[in-house]
Amino acid sequence: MSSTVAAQPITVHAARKKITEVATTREAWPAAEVLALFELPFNDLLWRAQQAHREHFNPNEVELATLLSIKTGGCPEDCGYCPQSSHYDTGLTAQKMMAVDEVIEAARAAKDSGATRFCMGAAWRSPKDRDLDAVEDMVKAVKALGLETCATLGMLKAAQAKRLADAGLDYYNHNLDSAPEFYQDIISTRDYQDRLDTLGHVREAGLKVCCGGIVGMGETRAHRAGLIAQLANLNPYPESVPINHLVAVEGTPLADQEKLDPLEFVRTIAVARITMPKARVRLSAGRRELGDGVQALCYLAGANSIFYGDKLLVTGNPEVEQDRALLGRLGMQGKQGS
Ligand code: SAM
Ligand code: DTB
Ligand code: SF4
Repeated sequence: MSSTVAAQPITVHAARKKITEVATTREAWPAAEVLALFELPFNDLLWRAQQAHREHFNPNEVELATLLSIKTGGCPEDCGYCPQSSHYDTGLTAQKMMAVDEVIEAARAAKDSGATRFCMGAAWRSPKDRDLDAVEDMVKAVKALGLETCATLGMLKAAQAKRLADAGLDYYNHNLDSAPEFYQDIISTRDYQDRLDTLGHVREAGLKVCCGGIVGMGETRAHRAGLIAQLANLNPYPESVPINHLVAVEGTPLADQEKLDPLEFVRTIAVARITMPKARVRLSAGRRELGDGVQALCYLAGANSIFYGDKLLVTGNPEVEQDRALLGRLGMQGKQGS
């Protein structure tokens, strides 16, 4: 009898522990549930996305982030979409890292045009420790202008992420790019786990995570759902989620990729919004090709950030005047700086 009484609390404790374990290991978004969102009728999907969006954001405000390539071309990685890979002849000339002063000048111009975030990108597999000396100076100077800072420099070691955090970097961008099942069709020089490891170091260092992917590379809808599930199941999910549409560049293996139905791109934005309701979902590369109507649908689907300025890293982006005109037609405004 006494043994039964004594055993009971242990059993209850064990059961609680089990429930906690289940609760922490259960994926927030199983891929099948994400795929079910993709399969909703378009209007139902957009309605749900717009509701999620309005719960957390002003639906008429968009964050304006400007990109700058601080080290262009000559990258040793073989990412099949990328004009900066040295594996492909895209006509791009590799350049040295920009001087700190030039970066500050570009950041000042971005701020004057209304950007609130400035993202510095480098065509590296991973930075060398000595490269980070200059990047630290850039981060400090850009931050001093009152801009939010973001960097995308490839894979990071834990100590490198810490250095960037100590320099005052706000966000680190490192994309998962696609679902694990499709990833190896696009890149062979680093694997999915390498990317997850870098994201772990970034989070551990206290940086905010900017992580998304590319659609339109020939993946299936299930792969798109797989990518969004991976992002939404990061714990916590990224603060910033760039959804890029492939910019097909001559000379890359994806140059002749068949075009994705633009409404499928809008669906991807909507599913990202529903599964990561508090994230900044960025309508990223490919806006020039998508045109005004599809971009307007992306805003309706919950996109609330764009790359702003006539260049992405090396390819084109809509002109600032064109973006201002579209936002004006939609009654939207750029997010104000703090
Ligand atoms: N080298 C670093 C890296 O890959 O982590 C940082 C720069 S890299 C250009 C940043 C991201 O840009 C890639 O992960 C990819 O998602 C996106 N990107 C590159 N080329 C693209 C293209 N042609 N179309 C759409 N997105 C692209
Ligand atoms: C992201 O997700 N997209 C940006 C940024 N992060 C670095 C880069 C887009 C690159 C598009 C092709 C190019 O201009 O190189
Ligand atoms: Fe290099 Fe980044 Fe381009 Fe891949 S995406 S080839 S890592 S610059």
